[in-house]
Amino acid sequence: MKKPVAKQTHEDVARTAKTNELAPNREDSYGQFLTTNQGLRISDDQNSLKAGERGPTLLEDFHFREKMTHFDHERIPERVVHARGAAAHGVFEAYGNATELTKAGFLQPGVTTPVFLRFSTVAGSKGSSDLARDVRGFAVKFYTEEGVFDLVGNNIPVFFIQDALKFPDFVHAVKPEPHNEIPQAASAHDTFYDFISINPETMHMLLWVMSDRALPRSYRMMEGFGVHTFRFVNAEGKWRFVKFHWKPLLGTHSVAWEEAQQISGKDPDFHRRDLWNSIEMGAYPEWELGVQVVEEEDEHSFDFDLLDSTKLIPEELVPVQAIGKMTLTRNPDNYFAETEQVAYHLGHVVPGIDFSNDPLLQGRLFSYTDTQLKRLGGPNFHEIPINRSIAPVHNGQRDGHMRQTINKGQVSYGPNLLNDNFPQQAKASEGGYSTVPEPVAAFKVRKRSKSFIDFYSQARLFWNSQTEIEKLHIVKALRFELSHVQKDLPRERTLVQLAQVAPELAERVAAGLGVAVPSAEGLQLNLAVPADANPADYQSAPATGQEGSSPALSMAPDSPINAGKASIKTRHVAVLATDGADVPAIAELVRTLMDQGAQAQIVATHLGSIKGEGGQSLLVNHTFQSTSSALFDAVYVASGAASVTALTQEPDAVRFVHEAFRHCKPIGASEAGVALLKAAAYAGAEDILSAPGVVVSESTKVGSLAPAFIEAMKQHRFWQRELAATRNP
Ligand code: HDD
Repeated sequence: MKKPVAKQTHEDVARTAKTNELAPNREDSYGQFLTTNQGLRISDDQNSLKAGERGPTLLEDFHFREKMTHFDHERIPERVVHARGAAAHGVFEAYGNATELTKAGFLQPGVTTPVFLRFSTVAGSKGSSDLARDVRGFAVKFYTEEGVFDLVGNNIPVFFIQDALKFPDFVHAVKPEPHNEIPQAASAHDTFYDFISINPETMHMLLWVMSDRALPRSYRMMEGFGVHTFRFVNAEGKWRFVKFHWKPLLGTHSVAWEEAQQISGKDPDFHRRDLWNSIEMGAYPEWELGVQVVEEEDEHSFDFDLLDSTKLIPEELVPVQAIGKMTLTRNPDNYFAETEQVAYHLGHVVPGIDFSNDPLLQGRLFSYTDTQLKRLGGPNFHEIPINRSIAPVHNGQRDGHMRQTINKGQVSYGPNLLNDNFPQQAKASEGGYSTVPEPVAAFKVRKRSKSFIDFYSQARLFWNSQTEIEKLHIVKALRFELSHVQKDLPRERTLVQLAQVAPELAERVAAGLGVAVPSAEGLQLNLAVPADANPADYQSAPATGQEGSSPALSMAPDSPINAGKASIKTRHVAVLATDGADVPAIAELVRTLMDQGAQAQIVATHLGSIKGEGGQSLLVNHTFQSTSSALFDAVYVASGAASVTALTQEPDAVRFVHEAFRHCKPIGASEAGVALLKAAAYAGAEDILSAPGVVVSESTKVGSLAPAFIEAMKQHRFWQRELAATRNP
């Protein structure tokens, strides 16, 4: 086994370990002649070969045929789920405190490992919007010295179903309906709720997807989870159960559902653009990798089953220990070659990491390789540059479509005498992988463990753990979704299922739908029951309400996942100004914000530059037609009487402020700028100047306002405004 490499900087690692390995595959046309794929220089790429200037094209035109054939074959099937994604290269640095837990080389002290992380939405097609209400994929490929390790997770710690056999049904239910391919990238439709309403194991994850977790502010501000219980194995062979967590250093934040819908129209690439720009600007996204560790002997000490992926371990029961940090440092060179062709697989593990018997995990171990064979066209997808291990690869596997490796010699089998038995098997001491030996004495059965038949308790735990505003958002989301369900049966049954989680939740959703919650009496709540089974064995008791709460499940600013992370780093501020604005004051504010890592953009009535009241000019970034407040984190109205007067007469500027207020964003205004806030204070926003998160100053001096505005920005949002304005909670 190779020794861990010496401590290096991010750039060194990204350059040496994987980026350099990719180097021979990079192509740069700058300064080069145009050629065919055979390297023949092309003299005319404007006209096909014809029988006469106005005659038919000739079959002889090898250049035309090569170019057209390649084009005709450019597309590959999109991923059956997680089709839309964005990715980046980075580096993982082990803190070195996990040695007792695992022998995995990449988690040993001082080791840094290149990674490639692909984020995704699940239900939508490749061309759908980033801001769909959906789970986000969080798949990390570690190019370790012991081989590739893939941690293929999501931004939600539980899953919809308990057994992988049901995955195709679940995906068919959530994807656009097969008869009319409607709706795109949305769960708000009949087949999804038909599935939900008869499969109550989905209830816990349903609540997560209806929460703001499904509307991340950016990929950089999401948690990631390995979901399943895995095992860590140390050098002595001792193993423990682990759950993986990624904790973003910028905290976990979301946008409002109305904003998400606007962003989907204004900038469907909002998340991938944010990721790309942040990396280009050197604001590298960072997460800590943490683990929850459960000793083998404690396997049965919880009131849920560790093998059930619809359950999480509350962090208050088993704290998350940070064991390393990941930093994304480089954008891909080519979307298709890297982001599209990257192939993750749960079965890509390294010594020191092993699986559990979670039936969802076990099924995934089959599905990922199988899907790559279809998607990437054959068994050699591991040779595609982005998928290549940086550890040497030697085995007897040969041939297949598009084989790249030129395997030398006459031997492609083992054991052998003709090649001195190489490649040889490796002992554990040489880095050879061995599975944790586990006694199994059981009947071969198709059966759900009784310990899995609790569908509502943790959904209730999640509900209990949410703040008032988070609960309101879940209620509103479910009202939105169920309003789009056309048939009564799935809608009514979903309400019954919600009532098993929390009667209050079901009643609030039902009130918005204008119906009463139907009675559960006589209903078989779980219809997903084997033909010969006793249905009673598959029925779960409702939540009792005594499930307690887990503060780490809330995204509130003071929740354990956000506490201590308040910052305005990488936040976007719209500065509203036009001709006549106080340009020096704007420049001072912009500098102050930038000093703290935020960015400001000037939004004006016209592009080009604006003339300040003192004659200075200021470059404009956007107009009210080209952008929207939904694309910003905070809004500042600059002083300058003429500028503010012009803005108050511009309906789009008034709307800009009004929407920022509705979406509970920090808003600042100094001196004359206050007039625009007043103009925006219609319909429910009459108290705009005294509302939380609105920072105004009589003075033109930015210094007197900036600290309060920055403090407000650190809060991210002032959701209490929405609570106060809600008439039908
Ligand atoms: Fe999956 C892709 C995450 C359950 C089958 N899955 C895929 C991706 C992520 C996840 C992040 C995208 C990877 C990429 O960016 O290329 N999947 C999960 C999580 C699950 C989960 C966290 C539950 C804990 N998945 C799951 C099950 C099955 C699959 C139960 C099937 C038995 N998933 C697939 C797949 C995909 C996939 C069909 C589609 C594209 C791909 O694999 O490469 O095989």
